[in-house]
Amino acid sequence: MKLRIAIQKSGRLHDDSIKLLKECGIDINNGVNKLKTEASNFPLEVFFLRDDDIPQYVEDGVADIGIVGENVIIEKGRTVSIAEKLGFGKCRLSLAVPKTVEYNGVQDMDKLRIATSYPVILQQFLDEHKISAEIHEISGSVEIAPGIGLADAICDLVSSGSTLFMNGLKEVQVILKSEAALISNSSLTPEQDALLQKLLFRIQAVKKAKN
Ligand code: PRT
Ligand code: ZN
Repeated sequence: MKLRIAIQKSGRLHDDSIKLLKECGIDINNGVNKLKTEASNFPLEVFFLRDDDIPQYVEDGVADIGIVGENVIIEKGRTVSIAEKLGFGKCRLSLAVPKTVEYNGVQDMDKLRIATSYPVILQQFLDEHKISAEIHEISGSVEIAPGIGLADAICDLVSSGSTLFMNGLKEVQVILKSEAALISNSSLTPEQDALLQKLLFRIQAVKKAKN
């Protein structure tokens, strides 16, 4: 029996996910051009996937565990357990407006058009604050939307802030703070859970050594 882990095939979380497994003493060949690979010294099978698909694969039990951003877990609304936050892939999902626009609080978003790739989290935030805005879902390059007249504001991931700056935008409201997390299927068998606990023990030791 092997534990099956889903990690990002390529992108911002790929290298750190591989690095974490290596630091846990798990040898895998880096499979950027492969769909899956196996560890040579731990009962672990590694699937390489788009990050957006990872919560569903784990919920469905196609993979037992996965590494993905909390932002994606929440947006996709899948029922999975968060076993451990991993301390990398840190970012925030924020509202931003053109830098010349005055902003005095969330109420200023009322009736605006907001472009985002995170319609679920944004809608929830707007509902909580009793604000009605028009959400324009776009899948990439959200930060150009105000400049081309598609939206008045955006809701996007920010880390250094330089993308916003380069597009003449300013961050005005953090909606969610996020980092990469290890998620697991909520009904693992006792055997799978024992392997997960073994992996978690190593991950926690790696984290401790870094502090
Ligand atoms: O191909 P696949 O679907 O797997 O990847 P993807 O393109 O959807 O995701 P990817 O690789 O860009 O990001 C994966 C995860 O990294 C995200 O879901 C977040 O959890 C995390 N993360 C951390 C970030 C950032 N920081 C980040 N800065 N994801 C995206 N960004 C983007 C942001 O959207 C914006 O375009 O970077 C730009 C802003 O960065 P700064 O530094 O200029 O502020
Ligand atoms: Zn993605």
